[in-house]
Amino acid sequence: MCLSGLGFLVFFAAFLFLSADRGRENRFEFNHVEPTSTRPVSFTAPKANVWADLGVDEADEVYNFLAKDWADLNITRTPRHVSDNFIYTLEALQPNKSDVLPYLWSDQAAAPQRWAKAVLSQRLDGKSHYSYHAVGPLPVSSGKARVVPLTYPFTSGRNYIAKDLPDLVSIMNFTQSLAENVSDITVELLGAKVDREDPKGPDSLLAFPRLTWDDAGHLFCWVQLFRPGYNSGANSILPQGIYTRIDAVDNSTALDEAIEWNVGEWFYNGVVYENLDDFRAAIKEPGFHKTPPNLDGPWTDTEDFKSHPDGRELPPPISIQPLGPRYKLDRKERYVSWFGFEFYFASTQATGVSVHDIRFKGERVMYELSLQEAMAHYAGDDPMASGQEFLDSFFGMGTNAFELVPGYDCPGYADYLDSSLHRLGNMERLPNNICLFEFTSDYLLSRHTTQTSVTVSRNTFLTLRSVSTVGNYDYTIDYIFYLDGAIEVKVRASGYIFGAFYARNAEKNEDEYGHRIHDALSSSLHDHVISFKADLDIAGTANDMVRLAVEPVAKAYTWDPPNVKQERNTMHLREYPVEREAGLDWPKNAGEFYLVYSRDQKNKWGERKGYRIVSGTGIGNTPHLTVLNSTLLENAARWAERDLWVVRRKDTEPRGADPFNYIDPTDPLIDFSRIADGEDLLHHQEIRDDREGDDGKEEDYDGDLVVYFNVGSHHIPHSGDLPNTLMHTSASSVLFVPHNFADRDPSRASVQGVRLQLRHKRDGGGFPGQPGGGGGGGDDRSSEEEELRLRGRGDGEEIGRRKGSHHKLRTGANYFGTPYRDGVNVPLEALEPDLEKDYRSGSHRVTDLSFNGTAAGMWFKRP
Ligand SMILES: *[C@@H]1O[C@H](CO)[C@@H](O)[C@H](O)[C@H]1NC(C)=O
Ligand SMILES: *[C@@H]1O[C@H](CO)[C@@H](O)[C@H](O)[C@H]1NC(C)=O
Ligand SMILES: *[C@@H]1O[C@H](CO)[C@@H](O)[C@H](O)[C@H]1NC(C)=O
Ligand SMILES: *[C@@H]1O[C@H](CO)[C@@H](O)[C@H](O)[C@H]1NC(C)=O
Ligand SMILES: *[C@@H]1O[C@H](CO)[C@@H](O)[C@H](O)[C@H]1NC(C)=O
Ligand SMILES: *[C@@H]1O[C@H](CO)[C@@H](O)[C@H](O)[C@H]1NC(C)=O
Ligand SMILES: *[C@@H]1O[C@H](CO)[C@@H](O)[C@H](O)[C@H]1NC(C)=O
Ligand SMILES: [Cu+2]
Repeated sequence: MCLSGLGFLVFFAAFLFLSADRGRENRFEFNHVEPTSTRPVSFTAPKANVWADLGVDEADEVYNFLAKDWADLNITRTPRHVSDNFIYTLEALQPNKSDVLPYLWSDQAAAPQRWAKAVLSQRLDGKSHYSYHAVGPLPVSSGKARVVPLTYPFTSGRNYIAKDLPDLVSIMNFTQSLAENVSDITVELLGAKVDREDPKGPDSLLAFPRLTWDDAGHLFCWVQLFRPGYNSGANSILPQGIYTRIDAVDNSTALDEAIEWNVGEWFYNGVVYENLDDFRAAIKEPGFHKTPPNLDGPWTDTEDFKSHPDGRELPPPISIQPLGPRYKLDRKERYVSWFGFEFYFASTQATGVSVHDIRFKGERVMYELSLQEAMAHYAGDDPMASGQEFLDSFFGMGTNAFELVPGYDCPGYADYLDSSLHRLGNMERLPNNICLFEFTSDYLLSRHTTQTSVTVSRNTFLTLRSVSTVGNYDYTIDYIFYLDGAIEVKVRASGYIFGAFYARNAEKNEDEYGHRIHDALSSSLHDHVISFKADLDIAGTANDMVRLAVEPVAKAYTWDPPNVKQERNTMHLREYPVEREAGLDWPKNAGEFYLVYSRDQKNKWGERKGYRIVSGTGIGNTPHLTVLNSTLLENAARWAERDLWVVRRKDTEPRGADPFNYIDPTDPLIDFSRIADGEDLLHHQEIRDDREGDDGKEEDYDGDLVVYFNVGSHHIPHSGDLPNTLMHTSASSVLFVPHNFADRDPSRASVQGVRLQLRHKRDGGGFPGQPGGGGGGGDDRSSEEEELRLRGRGDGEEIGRRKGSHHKLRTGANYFGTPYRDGVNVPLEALEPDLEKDYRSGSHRVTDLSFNGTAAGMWFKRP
């Protein structure tokens, strides 16, 4: 027994030694072992990463090429004004799967052509146009490159959206001026005013406009005043309860870069005032009802540096990796190999990190696993919250994936990778914004105790992580790989909620939309629905989706009479194939398994190889949008209306959403309902004749299907969301779990653990465990030296055990995998990385959730 504790003792001793005896001063006494030095230097991906973003030289060449090709557009590389034409973003165009598969699976096929994707921002007839173009094939120097409108990925048949968008500088200037002009009112009601000299001062106000288009396409904004949150940037929980509407003046003769605004109604404490004069007059009336203000204060602080409850004088236990990682990483190709898993990863500006060509033990599992869109849809009893929603890919989940804090966001021992963004004519490097690490859970993967033995297997998994900070919220996005072949997508949110002003007015219906969580703050109900695409290729591309139901049934069994006379009430399995593209919701009582099966590959037992899709660990089931037919979203996010979708895979439908959907919800570039439009999912040979409603679409369906699914939550923030939402309870996940994929649990060959063989007498009886058996002849096998033989296995090869090389069990600790024995030498750096030295970012370009920082507001003041 004591042997079992050894690994832990060494581990623990090292930790104590370091934490107790080594202060920060002598942290460098340990020679920090560069993590890379313990790895095989020669590890390289089998193929080039065809999803990789453009290199700096590639992007430069494309910029120059476009500047020439679009010379007549007077492209400015760094836009300075709303009227400039400029290239908003440049990145790799994801290759067609139909071109990638031959390359991945045959040594003859050439790599797919490499193309770039450029978003052009162009002024035409006074309107901003954002258009997609494909540039290629690359390299430009090959002389074959051309520019073509990129239309095929969009259900709209267009490659552009046209929108009347204001110059952010002038709208901010206008709203500031407007708020200044009412400083008599704001001082009276809020004790604060807009102060251009000190815009973030404690008694300053910010005016934040929310842009919307009415049904006729007419642009208007509701402007709300906020306190700036001078300490932690907490402005989204400091709304001030004064709102005004401004309308873009429809004036075709005006210069388009100077959209004019009309000030419309004002709203305060449940009352709409026709205009400013009415509002001002009402305030002077006796009996005018003032609401309590929403003041900033220590309650918005994110830290408490002063409290010292028992225990806070010690740092907490953390995970260490003294002997290096067990995965192999080709940093250049972004390719990973870990206990049978192999995959590539990449990152895009709109959607962040994606994973490609996931294989497990040599077999295909997924072609692609990637975020598509992150939506937050609010509801409320004021003009701001009632019309508020965000589609965060517009701001950029990758664009806003900032540097991770080593030792905190990810373990100190993680591998950190940079991303680069080609935007606005520049290359911007986001350092250390993707991390990869192994982690051993606090709970085991498996265990079993018998009378004479106990066996335990550690649950070590591999995580690929990034954090996107989009305005008020920080989303931690994980792709997690488990030793048995399971794959999990997990998103956790933290940061400040976007609260609403709580007027404490009995006439208002504020409690319908949240809880009061401070003097004048409502927690503001909202739904987070975050869409992912999983292009499953279970043991090949031809797959079927089925619902395997567990159903109650009444059955008579031949063996039951005479003891049981009636039918038995019992349950059984029933399979329902999903024969058409469809949206599914998680079943009631978890009574159905959503399974994706290989069409033709079976395991040793004749069962189809499959993966189950399941709403995973987190707080509640993963959600879909509560709002039916959202007035705000219209056709921009139809994917959010169901939990899970299964559709045909097509080169023409690489994504379920486009970032510009945010500004054109009525007629978006990608309307998901036109992707999930009911095409049949049957193999062409199986297509039945009763194809009612089939409009003669492709008949040659090859069985390659794609699943879209959501994570997120119905977020009813409560007092505990102040100051920040907590990640352990905001987490939600979807798991892909092998289901008859292999012949047996594949983690046995990879897992690390120990079997303790207890001293025992053979005649112990009971459940004997192994070896010696229970109830046997009574010979004493208690000697520790005596070796005991593991029973021979008939199925030896399948589980990777060569015949004749049986492990010999002995009394005591029998380790499998490799336990810690020595070499545990952990520098302080591994526990507490020197952040003052290692954190590379000087500042973060965090978006304020106005359109500034997006294509729609991407210009700067005239020089
Ligand atoms: C480009 O610049 C030239 C010279 O200033 C001007 O004549 C032309 O109208 C501009 N074209 C566009 C599309 O702005
Ligand atoms: C827009 O963003 C840019 C870059 O972050 C910043 O310099 C500029 O001041 C912002 N403009 C407004 C009106 O907020
Ligand atoms: C802002 O508005 C003021 C008038 O309120 C005007 O004088 C100034 O030029 C404007 N600034 C910008 C950058 O538009
Ligand atoms: C603010 O008041 C000034 C002076 O009366 C006026 O020129 C300006 O247009 C006003 N600004 C707004 C946004 O109403
Ligand atoms: C339209 O714009 C022109 C030119 O800027 C201006 O003279 C005119 O007053 C504007 N008309 C309205 C209704 O705002
Ligand atoms: C959704 O709302 C729009 C606009 O109100 C309406 O035209 C449409 O019929 C609605 N669709 C459904 C399915 O309810
Ligand atoms: C990718 O597929 C689409 C749709 O079939 C096609 O239009 C496009 O040309 C293909 N791209 C390349 C680079 O072959
Ligand atoms: Cu939330």
